[in-house]
Amino acid sequence: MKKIALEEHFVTTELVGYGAGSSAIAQPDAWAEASRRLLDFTAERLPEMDAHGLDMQALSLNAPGIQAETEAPVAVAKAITVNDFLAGVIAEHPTRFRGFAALPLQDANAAADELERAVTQLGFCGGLVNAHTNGMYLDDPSLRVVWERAEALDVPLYLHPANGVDTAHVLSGHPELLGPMWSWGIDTSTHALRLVFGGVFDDFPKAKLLLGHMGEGLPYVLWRLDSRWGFQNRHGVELALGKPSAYLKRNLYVTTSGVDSASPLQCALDELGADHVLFATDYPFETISEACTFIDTVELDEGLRAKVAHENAEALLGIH
Ligand code: GRE
Ligand code: ZN
Repeated sequence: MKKIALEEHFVTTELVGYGAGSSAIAQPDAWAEASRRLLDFTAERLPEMDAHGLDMQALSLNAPGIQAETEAPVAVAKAITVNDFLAGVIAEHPTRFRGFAALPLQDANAAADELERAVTQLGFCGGLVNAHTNGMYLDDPSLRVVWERAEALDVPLYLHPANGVDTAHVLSGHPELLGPMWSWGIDTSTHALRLVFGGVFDDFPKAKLLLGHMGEGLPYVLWRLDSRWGFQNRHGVELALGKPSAYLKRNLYVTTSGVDSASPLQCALDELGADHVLFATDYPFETISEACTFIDTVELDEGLRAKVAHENAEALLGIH
């Protein structure tokens, strides 16, 4: 089965330092191996892709990426540099790689312009944001210009986890819960709900949000969100569509990154619909081998398998 994967990370030698905090949440050997693979495109990555029938990776800068930069002008300059670098990698392997743009949200107008440049001039598929930008989330009113541009360009914004702004008290004394195993998913699903309840999708009904990790748990809780929204003190918040699930079914697309398990896949397909679930591996943090074997062999209607493995990516990202 043809396969296009959407959450496929890389890093550059210049930006590797931004990921330094990740070694605190990873086992040293695992982090060292991931770091080596993040820098590589051709020595290990392409042969792995070939060995397991992965036709294409849509590449994104590893977390926290440009989001970790504190100086806005530096963030803008580094985003342009890394997006140009990625465009060069794609140009060398145009049938194997696509890209999501790194966005310097520290300067909202510059980020919107960089998204537009990346899409219209570099041929990128959209933007990818690693969690918060110096504590600012994507529902921040100043960032509406970025959503407006994404909607106008008809490209998705991929929201990927990274270390949080702070550590919730419930996690205190349990650093083993920080990171991709648990806290990142909670942070990211909450971030996505900020977009729903913060009115981003009322303002931009055609905006497309991508989440990895099978939707960070959200497909599992749609019914409860709707039910309890009927009970909740709404604190003046109104949803034009009435129910939270209406936004998640309309504006949310999820990838299978880092979740090679049949039941969550079925849940995502059932709750969000067959057009809203797309394949990803989360390389190099998961193996291309396991992710490809999963999507090739999981019990699934063959039409659905084709949608998840490549057709939905072709439609959403305009890959022909
Ligand atoms: C991920 O993207 O899922 C990831 C990282 C860094 C460390 C582990 C991990 O970005 O799973
Ligand atoms: Zn990832």
